[in-house]
Amino acid sequence: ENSRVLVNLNDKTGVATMQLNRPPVNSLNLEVLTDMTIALDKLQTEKDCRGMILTSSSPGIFCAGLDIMEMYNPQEDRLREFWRTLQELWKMMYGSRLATIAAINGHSPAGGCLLSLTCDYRIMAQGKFTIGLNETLLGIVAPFWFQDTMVNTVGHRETERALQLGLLYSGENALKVGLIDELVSPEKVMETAEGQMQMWLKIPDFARQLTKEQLRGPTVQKLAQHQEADIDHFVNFITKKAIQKSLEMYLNMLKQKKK
Ligand code: CO8
Repeated sequence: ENSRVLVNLNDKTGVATMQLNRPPVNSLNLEVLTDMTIALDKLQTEKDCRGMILTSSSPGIFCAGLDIMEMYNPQEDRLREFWRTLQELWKMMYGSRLATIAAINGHSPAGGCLLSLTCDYRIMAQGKFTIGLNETLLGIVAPFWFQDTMVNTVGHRETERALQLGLLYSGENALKVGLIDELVSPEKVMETAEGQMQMWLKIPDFARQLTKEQLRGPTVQKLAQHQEADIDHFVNFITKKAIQKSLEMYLNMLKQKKK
């Protein structure tokens, strides 16, 4: 089977794992985003499912972020659909009734970092991996709701610095600023996530969910209220000649680095 998202719900514990499975780097194209949205929606309607661990099937790479090829020389209809699907997934993840933990078992730039930030708790693998919202390095700008998610996690000042510089943090530095909650050896990431999940599931669901809703609801509402304008803005921005040029240079840089 070559499903782009692998989901496994443990009936006994009520905990599901969702593995991104789009080798080599789990970049998020329209199809992956759609599959994730469908899978999460399904889990949320399973009344016995209470928690979800998000991880990757490729040790060493959690997620390389949005698929840059979706934004390079795009077709407008697909580009709109792509952005809307990302918005929908973000709203669903950030406001999920499930307790969610990101088991970050590798690199986690840009959209990968965003996905992990939508979870309630983040555990990252020690090693040479980095995490952060590095959009400015590509010559693009993280939208307001990416920024909000970051501010809500590490605070305004750290976000100002991180987003302007496009900082990719080492695990140690990510831990220091609170971008991740734990840094453990790669082989301990999943068991740490499972252990942590037990703590979240000890809390009565109703009380935990309402608390999450109070804290995150306004941020989700803000995008919901400006969703169409945000799509227009994204399409206008990304199709600008200068931005296309920046993406092209970044793609070339990615290819060059291999040689
Ligand atoms: N999209 C498309 N292709 C990618 C991406 C990506 N995000 N990342 C890597 N690839 C490709 C590479 O080009 C390479 O292709 P090929 O085999 O054809 O040469 C292949 O995947 C494998 O990549 P690497 O050889 O680089 O793999 P490594 O294991 O050496 O490194 C990394 C993995 C660290 C993940 C590295 O690939 C990397 O740094 N990738 C780029 C990550 C990045 O900067 N992503 C940003 C995406 S933008 C985003 O998510 C938010 C956009 C918000 C838009 C707002 C506009 C208003």
